[in-house]
Amino acid sequence: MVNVVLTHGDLDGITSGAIALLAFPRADLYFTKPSQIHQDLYRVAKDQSDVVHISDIAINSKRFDDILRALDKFSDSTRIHWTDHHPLTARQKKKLSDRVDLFHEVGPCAAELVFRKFAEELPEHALRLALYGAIGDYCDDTPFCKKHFDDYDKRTLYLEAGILVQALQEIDYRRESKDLVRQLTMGIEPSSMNDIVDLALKATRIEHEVFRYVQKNARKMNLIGYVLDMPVNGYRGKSAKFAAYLTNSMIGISARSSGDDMDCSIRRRQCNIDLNKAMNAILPSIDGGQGGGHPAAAGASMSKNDFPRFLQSLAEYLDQGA
Ligand SMILES: [Mn+2]
Repeated sequence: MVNVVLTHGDLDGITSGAIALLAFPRADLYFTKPSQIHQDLYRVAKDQSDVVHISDIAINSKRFDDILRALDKFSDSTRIHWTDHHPLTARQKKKLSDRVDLFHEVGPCAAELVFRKFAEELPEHALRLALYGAIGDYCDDTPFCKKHFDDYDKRTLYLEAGILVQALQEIDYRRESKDLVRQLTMGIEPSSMNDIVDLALKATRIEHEVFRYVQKNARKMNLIGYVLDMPVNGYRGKSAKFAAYLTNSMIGISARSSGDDMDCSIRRRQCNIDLNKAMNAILPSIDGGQGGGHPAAAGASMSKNDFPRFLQSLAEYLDQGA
């Protein structure tokens, strides 16, 4: 009968999950992601929990029917909260709302939404967690964040959130992140977690090396700057941004191959191209291609052989829109 919190492994996921744990103490926490949420829901459905809380998980259109089928496996007595900020279609919103208690807004981060949903039951330190999540997801200019930044010293909040953002680059999110979430629920500040501070500084030094690597190795195709198979794991969103800047491009991609597969992190630079829309427009024409995300940050995966075609389609898509 144990309650379950399912969330993403990035900072917004970790903080939204920590806030959900404060709302539902003693719940079990599991990390998940858009490509595997349906499987995790199937597994969790067997536990007959009273409450399941899902946060910061984008809906992968190709998996949506699997997600609905998994939700059907839950008993009627299980209350399912789904709190998220990734774009949803009207159909997805309606179908999800039929079964779950959906709290969805695009703009704020998931941690802000979980905080707002359960604010009355939460300790004071949960508010700082919501603000760290917002900083982590670049969702820090909402009315909620602006109001509360003014209640603390926002420079300190950015330092604490920055420690977390950086340390997460160097953490095995399944094992160590669980401890991190527990510490955050207890109100321990990141600056007081010695191991996390050490990792954050190490990650920051590596990030500067990554920048120099991208400076030397980024390539450009039309409006896209990209870097392939960096000799460092992680730092994908950051290196995608650097690739855009250092090639003076609108879009940056950090691509990593593994076996026959290619995985891409995609960021935009000084433009308003909706990357989630772009992925939804391009990927269906690529066999086995999938991905999506936010307007400003998206991901895509495909077979390695299709990567040149993916670049080409994205370049043409940008040409038409630009
Ligand atoms: Mn998020």
